[in-house]
Amino acid sequence: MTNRSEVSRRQFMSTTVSAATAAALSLKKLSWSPPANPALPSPLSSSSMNVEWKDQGVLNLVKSPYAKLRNVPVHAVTITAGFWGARRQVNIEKSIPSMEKLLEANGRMDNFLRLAGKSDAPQRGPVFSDSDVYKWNEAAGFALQSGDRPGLHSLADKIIREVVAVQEPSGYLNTYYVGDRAKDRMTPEVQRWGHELYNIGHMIQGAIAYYRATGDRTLLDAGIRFVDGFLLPNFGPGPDKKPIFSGHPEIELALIELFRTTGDKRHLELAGYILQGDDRIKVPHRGYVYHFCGIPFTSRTHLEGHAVRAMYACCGAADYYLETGDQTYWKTLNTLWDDLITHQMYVTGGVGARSDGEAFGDSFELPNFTAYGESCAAIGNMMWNWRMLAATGDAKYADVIERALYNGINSGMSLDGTLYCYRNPLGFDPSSGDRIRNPWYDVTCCPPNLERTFAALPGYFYSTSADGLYLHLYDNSLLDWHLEDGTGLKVQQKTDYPWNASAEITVTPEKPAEFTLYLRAPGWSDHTQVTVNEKAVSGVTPGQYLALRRRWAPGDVVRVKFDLATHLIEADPRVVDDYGRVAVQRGPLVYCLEQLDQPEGVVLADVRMEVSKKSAWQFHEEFRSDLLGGVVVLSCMGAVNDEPTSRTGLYSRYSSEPSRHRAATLTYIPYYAWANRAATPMQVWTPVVNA
Ligand code: FUB
Ligand code: ZN
Repeated sequence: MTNRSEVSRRQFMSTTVSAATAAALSLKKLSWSPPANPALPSPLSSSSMNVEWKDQGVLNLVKSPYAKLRNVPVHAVTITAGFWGARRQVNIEKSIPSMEKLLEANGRMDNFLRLAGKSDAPQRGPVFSDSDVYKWNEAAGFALQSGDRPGLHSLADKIIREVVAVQEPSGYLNTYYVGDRAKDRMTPEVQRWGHELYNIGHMIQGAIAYYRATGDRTLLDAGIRFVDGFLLPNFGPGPDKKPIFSGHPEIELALIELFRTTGDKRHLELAGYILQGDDRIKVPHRGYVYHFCGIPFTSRTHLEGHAVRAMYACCGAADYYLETGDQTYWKTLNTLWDDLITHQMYVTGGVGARSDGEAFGDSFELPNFTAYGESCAAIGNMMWNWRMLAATGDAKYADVIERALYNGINSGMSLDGTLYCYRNPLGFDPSSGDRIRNPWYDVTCCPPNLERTFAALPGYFYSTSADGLYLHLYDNSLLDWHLEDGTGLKVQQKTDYPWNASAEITVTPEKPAEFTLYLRAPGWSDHTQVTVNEKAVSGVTPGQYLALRRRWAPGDVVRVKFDLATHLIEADPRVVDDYGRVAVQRGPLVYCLEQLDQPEGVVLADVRMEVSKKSAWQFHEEFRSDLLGGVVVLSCMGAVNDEPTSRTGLYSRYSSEPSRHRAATLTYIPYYAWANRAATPMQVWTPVVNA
């Protein structure tokens, strides 16, 4: 909780409102008038956007004045067999189809069909149930951006038609606030808890992904109708409009991507207004903390409150910066990012320490067993860093993306693609009775969120810049796109990343061309070696992009050798749960111990690492194709406490005598693959002994 001094909120807002925001708000008052017929959305201004629908990336930053990097479309990158190829295949073949069946079975579609008179089933699920359908739609949209799949296409099409059929003439669309509850629509209390705009934010994101896959505007037009017909005429700044309190940030980033799609500046301005907060809706101070909205985003000094809300708010604010260049936003985003990195992020890239309120904790409060680390929050972290990366081209953001993606996000979906983690703790004891992976949650935000993320993944591999191409993520893949000057360019990656150290990258411009290939040297790789056409390149710095500027000719080959040495990681000593403990990381992957991999009789709670012994650093690496879909297993000589934890009481006399240990081999697996076999204790952080 913050201890902000009790300035009135009006004063507070007037001191923090930025020049660009003020300009945007006054422009809004001058320029806006309601559309004559909200049922007929205005045409998309494709000429002003200058890029065809199918060539727009995860974010369409083509016209964003403060974006240094531009997205490449999902369809431009084909991820072939390899680490992500396998995950994505499971996503397409198992997760997305099984989730659709679960949405049907759990009444999510009946909620729409009932309003169209096609079902008698009562409303089911929480207030944000519509968003489950929309997030699934987004996953389907991204999947279809990688190539048509007639079955998925027609299923998504059917769902979209069932959704839009129940949109009201005003543009309003929600399956919960209907009938007796219609009177509660957009009341301040419902804006706080009712998720009406959260649902629509996801609807718009899903609609855009589907539009970029198929050119079909049906859902997109419904989203525009909601914004242009229902929101803009009734809500916003000024005495003639009612105020907005976002409740669960999400609409902000959706509105800005809508602006990038429609070219309608009102969509951006509305997002700016919502990010600013409107003091006509007052909530207790703890509400501004929890909801992470309602006061100017630019007044925030640290991450707090509900983790997913905070991450999505940061995404919206970063989007706003990319469009406006508002420096007060940029300053706040950097302050919050520093807070994330120095106080709040798990080694897995997960965020959100507390189950209570699904919230950030205090600085350094990063418990392992009770960690919340919601899959959605890790995804929000990746989405935020993607925007920060676009603004700067700074590899520190790509390092966070990779950390979250390979670990705290990847752990969220089982290897067979049908079970999901809501929490992603870093320590687990099944005797607590917690079932960590489940096919369905009544609050089922995470599963379709994971599905949309994996489906969108090709769009995160590369970016273009005015002077070349950025390579962010390594895996077997083919890029078939062009530079910003229009020069056609193919880039093929061949690698066994993250298991093996090398990657071969073949660069094939359509004709010889001078440009810079920015190659990411991951922060975890102390000594990355790079050659171009077999000639060594110097100046590689961990955690930076290596700028390879030359006249590239078709077939030029870049070879990268990463330093895949396994490292022991320690946390800031103020993280009390990790004090005196180490985690294990190899390449981008954080590892963990599962009880069932350890020798018989070795209880995880009694295991120690003998860090002063050289042997503890000598991890034996073995690729086990038969295990967990194929993983590199790490083993090392550890120590097992001979006075088992279970035999000492909760408290005992401290003894300065070194405790007795016996040697035992410890076997580590990648964290993302935990809880895919029998229920068994797991831990990421292992105590050390300096014997
Ligand atoms: O409130 C909607 C979603 O449900 C949130 O993002 C999750 O944290 C879960 O509470
Ligand atoms: Zn979630």
